[in-house]
Amino acid sequence: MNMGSTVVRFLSIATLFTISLLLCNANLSAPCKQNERQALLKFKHDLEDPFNQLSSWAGEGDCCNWTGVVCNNLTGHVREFHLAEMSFSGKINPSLLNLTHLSYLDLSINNFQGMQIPSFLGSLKSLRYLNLSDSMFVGLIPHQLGNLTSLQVLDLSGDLEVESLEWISGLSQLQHLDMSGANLSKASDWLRVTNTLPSLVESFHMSACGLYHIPGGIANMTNLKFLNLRYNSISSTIPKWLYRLRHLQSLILSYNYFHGEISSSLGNLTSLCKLTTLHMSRNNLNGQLTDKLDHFEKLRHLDLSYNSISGPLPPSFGNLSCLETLSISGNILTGVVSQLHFTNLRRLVEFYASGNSLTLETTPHWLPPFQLTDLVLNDWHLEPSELPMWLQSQTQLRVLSMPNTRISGTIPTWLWNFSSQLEYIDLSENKLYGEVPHIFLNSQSSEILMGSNQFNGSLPLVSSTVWTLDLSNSSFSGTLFHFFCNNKSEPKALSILHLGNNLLSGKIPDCFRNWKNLETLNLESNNLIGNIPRSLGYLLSLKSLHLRNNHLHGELPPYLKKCTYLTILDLSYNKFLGKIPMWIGSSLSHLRVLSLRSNQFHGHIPYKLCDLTSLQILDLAHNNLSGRMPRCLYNFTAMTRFDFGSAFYNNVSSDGYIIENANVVTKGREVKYGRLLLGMVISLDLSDNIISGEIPKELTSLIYLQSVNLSYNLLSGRIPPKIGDMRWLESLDLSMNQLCGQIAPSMSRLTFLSALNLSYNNLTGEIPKSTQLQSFDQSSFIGNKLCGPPLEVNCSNTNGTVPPVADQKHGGSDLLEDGWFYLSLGLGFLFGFWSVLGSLLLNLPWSIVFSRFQNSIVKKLCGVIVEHF
Ligand SMILES: *[C@@H]1O[C@H](CO)[C@@H](O)[C@H](O)[C@H]1NC(C)=O
Ligand SMILES: *[C@@H]1O[C@H](CO)[C@@H](O)[C@H](O)[C@H]1NC(C)=O
Ligand SMILES: *[C@@H]1O[C@H](CO)[C@@H](O)[C@H](O)[C@H]1NC(C)=O
Ligand SMILES: *[C@@H]1O[C@H](CO)[C@@H](O)[C@H](O)[C@H]1NC(C)=O
Ligand SMILES: *[C@@H]1O[C@H](CO)[C@@H](O)[C@H](O)[C@H]1NC(C)=O
Ligand SMILES: *[C@@H]1O[C@H](CO)[C@@H](O)[C@H](O)[C@H]1NC(C)=O
Ligand SMILES: *[C@@H]1O[C@H](CO)[C@@H](O)[C@H](O)[C@H]1NC(C)=O
Ligand SMILES: *[C@@H]1O[C@H](CO)[C@@H](O)[C@H](O)[C@H]1NC(C)=O
Ligand SMILES: *[C@@H]1O[C@H](CO)[C@@H](O)[C@H](O)[C@H]1NC(C)=O
Ligand SMILES: *[C@@H]1O[C@H](CO)[C@@H](O)[C@H](O)[C@H]1NC(C)=O
Ligand SMILES: CC(=O)N[C@H]1CO[C@H](CO)[C@@H](O)[C@@H]1O
Repeated sequence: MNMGSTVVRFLSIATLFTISLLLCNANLSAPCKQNERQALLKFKHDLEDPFNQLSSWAGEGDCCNWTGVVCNNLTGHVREFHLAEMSFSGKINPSLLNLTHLSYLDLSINNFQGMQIPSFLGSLKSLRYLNLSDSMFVGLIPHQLGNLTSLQVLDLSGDLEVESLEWISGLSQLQHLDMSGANLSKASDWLRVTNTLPSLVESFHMSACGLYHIPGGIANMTNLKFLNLRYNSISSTIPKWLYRLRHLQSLILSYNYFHGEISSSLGNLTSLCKLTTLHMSRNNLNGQLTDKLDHFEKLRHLDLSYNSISGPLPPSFGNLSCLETLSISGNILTGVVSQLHFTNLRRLVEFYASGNSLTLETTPHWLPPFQLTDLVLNDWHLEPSELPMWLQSQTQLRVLSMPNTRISGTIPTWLWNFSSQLEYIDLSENKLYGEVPHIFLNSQSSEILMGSNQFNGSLPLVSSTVWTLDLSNSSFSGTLFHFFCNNKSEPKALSILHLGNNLLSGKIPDCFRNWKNLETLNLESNNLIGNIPRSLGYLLSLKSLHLRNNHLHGELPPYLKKCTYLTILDLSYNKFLGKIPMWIGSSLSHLRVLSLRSNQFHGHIPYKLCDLTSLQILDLAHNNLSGRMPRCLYNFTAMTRFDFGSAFYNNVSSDGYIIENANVVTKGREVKYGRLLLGMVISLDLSDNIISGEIPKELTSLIYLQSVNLSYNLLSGRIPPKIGDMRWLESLDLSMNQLCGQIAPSMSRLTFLSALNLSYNNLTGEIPKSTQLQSFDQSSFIGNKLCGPPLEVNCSNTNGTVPPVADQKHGGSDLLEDGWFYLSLGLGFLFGFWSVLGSLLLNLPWSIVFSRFQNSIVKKLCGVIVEHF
């Protein structure tokens, strides 16, 4: 055998070996282990899997091929679990422990509602990645997790409790930690413990953890790139050591109480030369912006909104040439912003700057260097005060918000051309006039808010994708015919339509067949005539119908009963007649506001109306209703307990624009309640009819009524003795009836009462003594046979039948009218309010709540809070 053949033979053997090895590797990727398969099956058995996502987990096939399972292809051991967003609930079986090589476990975004994180997870020694975020786990984080010494990524964001963080010091390999949402307020050791975190950490998220201090241990995380402490209660200046974290790329400190001068804070941050994202919104930073800004060359996202930053916007902003999003809304900036400020902002796409006192001065032929998608300039002063011509160059615009900017002029025809993909345009509260050109947009859905201007001419046609349209409070005239009846065949997306307070005339056209998405239809305060058209019965989604203050007439048509989701029906101030139909009670069971005020209805109040258990505002005043008040009033259960869970949020459009309101007459004045407040007003008005008989004692079970008006009727008998149970009453008018007997002594318990009228009845005896009743004017009692203060008639015969009542601390309140009224409803009520608000905020996707400033649901909710608290 010569050398050559040996070599050849050796080579061919080697080749064969290599080939077979390759084949083995490729094809004989080891099947999964029998005991691991059993473990997987046990794991599956204990899970609830509503969408059968684990259907592949069955049979004798290779379990490495099962959904979400990744094996090591050499050993066949299960290595990774990718089970995010599977809607799982149920239990987690400890059989997982038999997967001894598991290094990656992702169970995020599932639904383990109410379950604690199982402590045995701490025995999965090989884990390097553990993600349980948003899986609805609750309770304590088990300290056993500290045994996961190889763990590099730990994401527990959710709603967890922490008593001690000692265990975290076991995680010596940790690079990424997210405990957002965990309640750390009980973990007294967290400040110390964060000091023990390894310097490996690159990413540290503790938003909404109830922190009062900034964890000093962060100073030693010299590799930190992402720091997120949003939504805590940290009250300090920005600590100096922060400026030493040279690798920091993203710093999010929004929603805290950081204070200090913005200029030195920002100036010193320039040492962070890799910084691309800086969010400091909703803190207490003050002072003026300075020119140091231009050191942030790399900055891409800057959010300084809702602080107390004053002074002008320095021109050096223009040097932040990488800036993509800039938010300075809600400060007290003043002065002029000119096109110079934008010279180098070539990459700017989102600019939010509402709520300052800024003036924008641009020349009509300016060609901006940027292409914006979002431009929010609410409340600015535009110079010249017209819609800027340069907007035409912004062909990517999605959001254009310029309400209350004092702009005048007409809507140019180019508005819809240059930006036909607009999704949101708000030009309301300006001085725009003239005709509005037809609105043809290409975007999937869009909201057009142009109310409170001085437009005239006929209504524009709108493309079928428009979702919200507000053209209220202008001078549009002509009929509604072309608006509703053009292009009949095409289904329309329109869901919220507000055309109230215009000069529209003619009939409401019978063309609603293709408007099936309408949820809010507001045509109030126009000059409309005729009947309610039959095709309104096609609006099966309709939730609120406002037709008040027109010249509509006829009987209420039965086809309205198909609109079973109606919550607000306001037909007041028209000429409707006939009887109040029974079907209102039996079909419109969601009604919360029913106003038939000032029409010509006659006959009895149908007892079927008592089926409306959700009713909060019932106004039948100024009609010709006769007969007795129904005794079944107690069935209006919304007036007997707090039930605002579903307040009036159903009329929220995609971006949260809420056009909803109702009018309530109380204390002799008409008050408009909008948005959230509406859900909290409870009122009954049957005044100015010919209702006779006694006031049913059942009325007093409606203990949350704030306003009751039964005046100008033929009511007789006594005031119900338990009227004092209606302890939230602020306004009570029983005047101009034939009530007799004494004033119920319990009435002196009505401590919130601020308007009372019992005049012109046949009441006798002494006015019960309490500072409350005595504080009213004599006119509240005249026209009776009453005696005692505040009347000047002495009760000669002080029989003592009216026991004096201890003085009350509270005077009457005027809250019902001025929007602060719900403060009068006490802490319990406030709690209810906040839990509604809170759950609303929480139920919105976080991404919507926190990342999109133009999101007006948040804007408006915050507006309500700011306005009213
Ligand atoms: C893996 O699963 C897919 C479908 O889920 C199937 O088509 C394929 O045959 C399976 N392969 C093995 C080796 O079981
Ligand atoms: C295992 O298989 C995957 C593809 O299924 C491949 O990307 C990976 O390189 C393989 N690993 C080994 C060690 O063979
Ligand atoms: C692990 O597997 C073994 C053998 O199949 C079994 O006896 C044991 O019960 C399993 N452990 C768990 C926790 O399921
Ligand atoms: C954890 O899972 C969530 C949702 O699947 C994901 O958004 C997040 O980035 C993951 N966390 C980490 C650190 O990978
Ligand atoms: C886990 O850690 C605890 C201390 O936190 C220790 O007592 C226990 O022995 C550890 N368990 C395992 C299995 O290592
Ligand atoms: C940072 O680490 C050093 C030593 O490693 C230690 O002395 C110091 O206390 C740590 N600083 C903080 C704020 O934890
Ligand atoms: C910024 O640095 C200057 C001097 O370098 C210092 O006086 C000032 O206090 C620092 N500001 C903050 C907020 O740390
Ligand atoms: C009270 O309302 C319910 C539900 O609408 C209805 O079924 C019932 O008949 C009503 N009771 C009275 C006494 O009107
Ligand atoms: C007033 O009450 C007295 C008896 O208390 C009765 O005689 C008289 O008719 C009543 N007047 C009216 C107008 O109802
Ligand atoms: C005083 O009140 C009592 C009980 O209400 C009554 O019986 C009596 O007649 C009254 N006396 C006079 C003088 O009105
Ligand atoms: C996964 C893999 O590489 N499969 C291979 C197994 O071997 C056959 C031929 O024997 C190939 O066709 C497959 O692609």
